[in-house]
Amino acid sequence: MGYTIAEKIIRAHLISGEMKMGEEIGLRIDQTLTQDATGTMAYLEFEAMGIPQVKTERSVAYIDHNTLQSGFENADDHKYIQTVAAKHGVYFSRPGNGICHQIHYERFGIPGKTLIGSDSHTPTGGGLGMLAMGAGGMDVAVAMGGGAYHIPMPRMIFVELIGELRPNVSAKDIILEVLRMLSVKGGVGAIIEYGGEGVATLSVPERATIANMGAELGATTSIFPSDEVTRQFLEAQGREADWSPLASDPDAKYTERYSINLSELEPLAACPSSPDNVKPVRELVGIKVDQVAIGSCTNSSFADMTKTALVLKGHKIADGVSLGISPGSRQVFSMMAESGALTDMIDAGARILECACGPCIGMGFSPNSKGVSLRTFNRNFLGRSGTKDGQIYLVSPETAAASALTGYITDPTTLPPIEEPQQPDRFRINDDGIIAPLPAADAEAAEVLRGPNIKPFPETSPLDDQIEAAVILKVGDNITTDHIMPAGSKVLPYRSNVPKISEFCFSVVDETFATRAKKAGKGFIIGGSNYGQGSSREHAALAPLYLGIKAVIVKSFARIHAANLVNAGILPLVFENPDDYDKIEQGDVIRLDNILSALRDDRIILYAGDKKIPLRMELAERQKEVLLAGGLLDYAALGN
Ligand code: MIC
Ligand code: SF4
Repeated sequence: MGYTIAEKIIRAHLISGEMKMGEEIGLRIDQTLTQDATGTMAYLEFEAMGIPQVKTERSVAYIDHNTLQSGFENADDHKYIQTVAAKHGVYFSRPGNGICHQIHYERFGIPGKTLIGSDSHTPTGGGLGMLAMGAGGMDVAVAMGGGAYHIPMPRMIFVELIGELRPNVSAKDIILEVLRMLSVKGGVGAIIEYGGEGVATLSVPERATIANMGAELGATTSIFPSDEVTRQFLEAQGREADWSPLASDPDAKYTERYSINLSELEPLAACPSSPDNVKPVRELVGIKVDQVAIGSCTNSSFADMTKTALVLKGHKIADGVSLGISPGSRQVFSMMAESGALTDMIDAGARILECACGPCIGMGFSPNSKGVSLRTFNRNFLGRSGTKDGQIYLVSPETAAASALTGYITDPTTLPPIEEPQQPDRFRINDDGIIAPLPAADAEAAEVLRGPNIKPFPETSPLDDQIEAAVILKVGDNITTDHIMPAGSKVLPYRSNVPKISEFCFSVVDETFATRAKKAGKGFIIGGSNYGQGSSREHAALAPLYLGIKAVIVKSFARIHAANLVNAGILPLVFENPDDYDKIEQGDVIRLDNILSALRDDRIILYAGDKKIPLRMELAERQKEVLLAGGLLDYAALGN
């Protein structure tokens, strides 16, 4: 029987379980990455495990999200991460060095290896042929300690790319087309594999753009073959030895197949406020633009920056537009300086922002009230930009730059064609921004610095057999982790301080939630389908845990969030009959009985007044043990 690319990597890393769709498998993890917004928790959890040195082939801690350092909080977190990384065998990428996913595929990613990262866009590494997945911090801590990473065996989706992109049409338009076809739920439980003759026409950074935004499809990950293009990329990064070829077998089996003709593709935009609300740019032409932001882990490669500069060269941005550009890494930034792209941007009127996530996560550069902001990013969820009524469109660098010049949404294919940038023979390699860990012999005596912002993990308790409490909040479909635990410059500094960050839980939906939940002492949340889509942030589970939420009952969950709830010891429950969602209201007092025995049957009855509502527990056996123990840390403390 033939295998897909992902199946080949899974087979080579399988520690437990069988490769049967939907069944839990445990994978050996070769590499991990963390970023600072989720990293503090991940390292606190790693420390709690008492393992002196990481057991992975490579673990890297990046600082890229909270780089504003507008008070002591971020700076404290960074010192903690730097010292804890040095002590335990983790490489440290300093603030300003760039965005984790961009640097990781430039300097560390290896085709055929497994990578998990405490960030949902870790699948960016799929552009290099890695099996790269986003995970909660606790799962990353366990993997650093040598433990397996568990996922339900995904189904395999094949997307065939035919033909070649026309000038001024971009890799971003390919993934927007996939989002248009599949929606933000279409990839749930799946790995998306790209193939076909069109793949060879795409560079590694272009593939990375596509794999990156597979996260918005809800996919476990996305993956490209490792071919001659991959080899040349690694060679140009001085890492040819890391290359090996990787392709699917001709008789590999996929559960779904799609095909995209690149030659027919046109510029697309994801309209407010969902990445799958995709329309052709041509239909949006003429909408007045207030702000344009180019960068993020989706579109901040040297090629993206070069294309941006080519559109801007010799022109001025419109008076009504503010244009911000954040290069993805110091490598990209220095090459922009060398090639003259930077001068073209500055001359056109761009503001050059730091090499970091920046506006993507609401760390500055928020649009004006009701302002239209065109961004080359991957998420346009409500409020994420920092301006609740901001109108965020996700577009390619070509569309973004063209619109910055005219001041209106502009279809870049109506402009003169820009020349596709060629990959340089050699990228500028300077790894000074990456600090190696201490030699193991010196590590034991090394001190870990913990500022006052670093607070311990919230208290957990073993699973109760009966829970009776009120529904503290009822929400609809597609609730994102940005709804549950918003980010932005006011909130991100508290990522290592769960009691404080909990005050902001669900604040974009209902400002009274946190106070009401805390007062009630315990409670439930009711949600619709695809609950918890978006980020891997485990704070979206830790804050509800701290606020006393015992179970979340929904029509369906997004994968990483469901896993994070289990890891935090919160019961994730699913309506057996989705219409029952309508039978429960916010404020109702509801009850779960005999939970411990119900765990065995994977079913439980919810009592709401005189109504009996059947619920499913979609849990692997290991997850049941985790819940019984009160969460993953307690489970690990039992010697698992
Ligand atoms: C995001 O894009 O939402 C983030 C910020 O990178 C998150 C991680 C986080 O919340 O820290 C993600 O995608 O996982
Ligand atoms: Fe950073 Fe944005 Fe990428 Fe998340 S999506 S890692 S915030 S650049």
